[in-house]
Amino acid sequence: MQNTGHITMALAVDASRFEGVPMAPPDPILGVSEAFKADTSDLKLNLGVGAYRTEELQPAVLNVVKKAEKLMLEKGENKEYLPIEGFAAFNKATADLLLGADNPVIKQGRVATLQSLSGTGSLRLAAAFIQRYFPDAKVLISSPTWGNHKNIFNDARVPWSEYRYYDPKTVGLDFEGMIADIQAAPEGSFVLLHGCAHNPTGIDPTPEQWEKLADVIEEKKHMPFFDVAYQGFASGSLDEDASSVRLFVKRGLEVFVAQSYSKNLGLYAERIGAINVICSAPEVADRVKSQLKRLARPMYSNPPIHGAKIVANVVGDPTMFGEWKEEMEQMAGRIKNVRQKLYDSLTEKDQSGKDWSFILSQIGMFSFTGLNRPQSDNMTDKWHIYMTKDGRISLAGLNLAKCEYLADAIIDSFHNVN
Ligand code: KET
Repeated sequence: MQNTGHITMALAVDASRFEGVPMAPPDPILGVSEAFKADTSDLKLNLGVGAYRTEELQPAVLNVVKKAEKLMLEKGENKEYLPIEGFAAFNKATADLLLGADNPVIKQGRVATLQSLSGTGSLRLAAAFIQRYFPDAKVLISSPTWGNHKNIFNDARVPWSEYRYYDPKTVGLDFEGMIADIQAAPEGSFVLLHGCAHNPTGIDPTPEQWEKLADVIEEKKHMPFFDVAYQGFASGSLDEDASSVRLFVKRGLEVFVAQSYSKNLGLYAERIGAINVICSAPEVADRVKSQLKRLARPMYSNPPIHGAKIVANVVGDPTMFGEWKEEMEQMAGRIKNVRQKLYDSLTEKDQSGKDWSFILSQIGMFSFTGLNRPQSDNMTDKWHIYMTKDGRISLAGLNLAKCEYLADAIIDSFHNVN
């Protein structure tokens, strides 16, 4: 065995350098869409991802978006790089929309706004900022929450823990538990809050409860960190859905807010959103913004322009702004209709006396059905209804024609599977 050269060569050909790379599990939300595509049944229904569909269950581009795009095309746009911080007119429009254009913090120059890669990218940028400048702080997230929150903080190496949020017994908010956990956390923690239409539960604090939360957060010197992915989708009103954020800002607190235009303008694939940091003084905002830019530059350099121009055009033009609000109300209205029909169908068909009214009190795109994992598996395996395994269904992917079928599937899964 003198000459091993040949064997080494053969090994190099047969064995991959990636032997140690295992197969990753499918994503709990986006993986559901992949499984849905692979199903050949006519009965199949995708209630996994939170993406709006028409009554014909087709994805749709908002008319106001088409109009803005037409104008952009007519004007003739170039494809130059944007600055690291993004498109200036977008950054102004997005902060105005979030805080109200006449908010003193805007007038005083106390808001650091960076256009980023939709909600996810904005959250990830903020997480990188926390890791760099608050290495000892942890983030408190609700139990349950949008699954990607944990991935985002894990990848950014930011420690997190959960606060109580959902109470399965009341199918409502565990407000006492929430307050107690936020109170018990180390001073100066970041508290991640869903601005409106909590995902996945569809349960939000009341205005009085928001005030109490702000009291505790202020008292403990915590940093509120809002994820606003559904502005306009909870109540149908952009201002009302931003009231939680505005309440904290009004108290003079420093606040982080990640924004997304995936849902409310239907710009999912454009990856348009922003990270806003409301600071105590303009020179603080300048410093914070400079560091956010410094984090963004080596990650993705600068953000894409197309979605930013759409948002700036729509928000900046009173006629288009009005049309957007109308279309958003229509989307929110369609979801409310299927919510009602699903509740009616469940109540009519289920003879067990179970109270399904929680479906009507939940808000936003989703319904948190309370189905456990085996029951959710049954929904998919037997009924071809695709949903996340935490029991969440996206009502934005449901139409009136499918409500009775969905009710049958839920009743079967709930009563016949443990
Ligand atoms: N925050 C929340 C609470 C949220 O539900 C989503 C998306 C995002 C942020 C990010 O969206 P972006 O497109 O990056 O702006 N949620 C849906 C889609 C997904 O999981 O990516 C969902 O829950 O189905």
